[in-house]
Amino acid sequence: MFSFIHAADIHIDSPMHKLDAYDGAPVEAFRLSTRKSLENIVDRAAADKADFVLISGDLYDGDWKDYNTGLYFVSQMNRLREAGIPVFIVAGNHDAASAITKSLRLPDNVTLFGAAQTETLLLDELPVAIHGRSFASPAEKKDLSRNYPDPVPGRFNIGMLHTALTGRPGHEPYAPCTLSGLRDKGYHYWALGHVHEYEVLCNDPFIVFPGNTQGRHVREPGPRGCLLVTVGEDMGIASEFIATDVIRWFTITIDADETQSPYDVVDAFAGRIEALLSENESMPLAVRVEIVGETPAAADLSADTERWTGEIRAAAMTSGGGRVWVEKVQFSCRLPQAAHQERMGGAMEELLVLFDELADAPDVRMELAEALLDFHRRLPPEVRDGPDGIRLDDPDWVGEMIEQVRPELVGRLMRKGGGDV
Ligand SMILES: [Mn+2]
Repeated sequence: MFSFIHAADIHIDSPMHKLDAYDGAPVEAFRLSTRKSLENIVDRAAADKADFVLISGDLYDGDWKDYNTGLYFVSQMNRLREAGIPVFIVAGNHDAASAITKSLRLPDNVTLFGAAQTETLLLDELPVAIHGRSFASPAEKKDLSRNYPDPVPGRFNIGMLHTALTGRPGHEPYAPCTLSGLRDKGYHYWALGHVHEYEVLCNDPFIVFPGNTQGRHVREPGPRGCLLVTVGEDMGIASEFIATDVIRWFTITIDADETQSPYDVVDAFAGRIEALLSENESMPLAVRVEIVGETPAAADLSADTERWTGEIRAAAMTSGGGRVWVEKVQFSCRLPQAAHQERMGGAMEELLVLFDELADAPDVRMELAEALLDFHRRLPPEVRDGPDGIRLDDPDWVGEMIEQVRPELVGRLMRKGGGDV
């Protein structure tokens, strides 16, 4: 009967946190990636002759640096206008009315829902009612869903809402609401935004986060995209996930248990790269590498992490066909227990026992995080914030750091003739 595209969290011109701090980072590709993901949405809407497009908040990453961000969006909306496709938008926490100081008049096929109250739009040519409301300010604490109106009888009712639902890890708890509250509203489809992971929360009614359209750092791994939704005569819903990203993040964890030498580890990495490339055809990849497990190679790896990071990067070039960039390599592997006993004794063994205890004792990490809390508060915000921020108050983060320090420390202490420690 009709079809539409549901996207959210495009975050146009997101600055891609600290990317230029890393060697060889494809900064330019990342800089343009959120724009390209929008272009992919527009391409797909036009190619599939979608009847309309929904964008459920965080269209922009924040206030525009200059008018180019807005002009770019206008150019893409005009492509949809030429294809006769209307677009409906609600603003989220990143692009709430109070956070955006610049604006441009949008083409007449685009409707941005207001923030003062919930509005309902009835489409002329389709039996569709769209209910929506924008965030007025970034930190929306109210349950906006409560004031959404009853469904319009005889129409396919869509609710557009930027919300954290009852809370999702890593996402601010804005516009909280409950799944049952949404379900009880009697709509057919809830086009949600805010949570960057694709998640179908309910099939009847259909309640879904499409996730963001382009991964921006290693904590947003795998394919990112939007949904193409087809609604039949009986109002039955079929949805298809469409990848819109142009560069994709992954963490590759290498279990070094079966390896003997550092080059075995590098070769294992190369094998993983080849598999990942064939699973993600023609997609450039950004990868973080974690080396875990027990291996006799741990001592050599830890003794010169710079060299082995270079070897991993070289293998990515050789096996990656120019499509793979290694963001960072984490050396978290250990020597096998037997090797410890052979090569070390006394103080060294005590140190390793201490590390093991820390790894197995969440309460110790908790105490450590508590002890560091005061210090953490004194750190400048730019050091604390962001995906790579220092989080001394978070026991899990402290645990991760301890794991990362271990191989480095052991490597230095064990370096042959290493009297320089
Ligand atoms: Mn977002």
